[in-house]
Amino acid sequence: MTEGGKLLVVGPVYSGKTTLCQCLAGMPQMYVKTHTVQLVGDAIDTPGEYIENRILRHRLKVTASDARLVLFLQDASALSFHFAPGQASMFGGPVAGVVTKIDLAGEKEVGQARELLNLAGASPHFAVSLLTGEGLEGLKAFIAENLGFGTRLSTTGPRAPG
Ligand SMILES: Nc1nc2c(ncn2[C@@H]2O[C@H](COP(=O)(O)OP(=O)(O)OP(=O)(O)O)[C@@H](O)[C@H]2O)c(=O)[nH]1
Ligand SMILES: [Mg+2]
Repeated sequence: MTEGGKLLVVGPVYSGKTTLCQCLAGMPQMYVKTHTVQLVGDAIDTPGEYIENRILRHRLKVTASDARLVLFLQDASALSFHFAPGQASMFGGPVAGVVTKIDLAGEKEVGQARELLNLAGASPHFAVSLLTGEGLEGLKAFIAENLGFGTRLSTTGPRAPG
């Protein structure tokens, strides 16, 4: 197996999964709705519907057989939460949490998102803005430690196309 596919990115629709994968791969940020499981750089990107819809959730488990680390993403500015308590246990390996869009939320919302990720069994947590780059350094280091990639991640915000 190649390096690609060892990081599985899971989270609700619009939580920032594809954007994170693009950042990790050093690709320009471009909004593209994810309709099916796909490799983006070294990561496996999944559609938000897979965690939001109970009937589709089992597809995450199948996809996870290629993964060594799972990330649960939660948008700090979102009003809804889709991970069940203990959700992380559906994966055999480590699951970490990432609170995204901290540029759009206050400390209270970020804290709540962290608590909910904790309840889902995702640990440790990172709080990031994929817009400004805040918090990405720690997440990048964690991924690099666990999987040996992610070091190309820009910590200064989105890269210009080209
Ligand atoms: N302000 C802000 N916007 C963000 C951040 N992360 C992602 N976005 C924006 O949120 C929107 C959705 O991001 P995606 O990465 O496409 O979301 P996704 O989780 O892949 O969504 P699905 O493919 O529908 O499951 C895009 O317009 C991103 O630019 C962030 O940290 N801050
Ligand atoms: Mg997507």
